[in-house]
Amino acid sequence: MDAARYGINRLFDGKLPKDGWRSSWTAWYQKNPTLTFDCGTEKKIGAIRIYFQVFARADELKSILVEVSLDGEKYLPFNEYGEIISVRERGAWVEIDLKSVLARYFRLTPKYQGWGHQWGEIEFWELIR
Ligand SMILES: [Ca+2]
Repeated sequence: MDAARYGINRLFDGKLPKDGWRSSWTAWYQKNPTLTFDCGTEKKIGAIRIYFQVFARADELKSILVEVSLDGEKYLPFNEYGEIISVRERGAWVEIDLKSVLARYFRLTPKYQGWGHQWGEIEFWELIR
């Protein structure tokens, strides 16, 4: 099972996957993907919520590096989030506080320890003025 078979389009189709192995998760085995999202226009994003599932260990999702960009070419490192603990083989979500950063492009690079990554959905929460 890899991301080529379960495309990353599933990460923002609005459908949350079911708990459990091989249901509807997008997975990367022994690999750290870099995912770039284009919001279409500049937005003030308050938070990103990532639905994920760990397989081999509770702290498998070791960290997530977030970079932001206005033009899609020059990225600035925004923050790296760690200490994400979950329950094995159960769907969970982690919320990343983006402190209403203004950007159009968001680049996420998660790091694993153990098996790899299984992600189900990514939500961008815009701050409404
Ligand atoms: Ca989905």
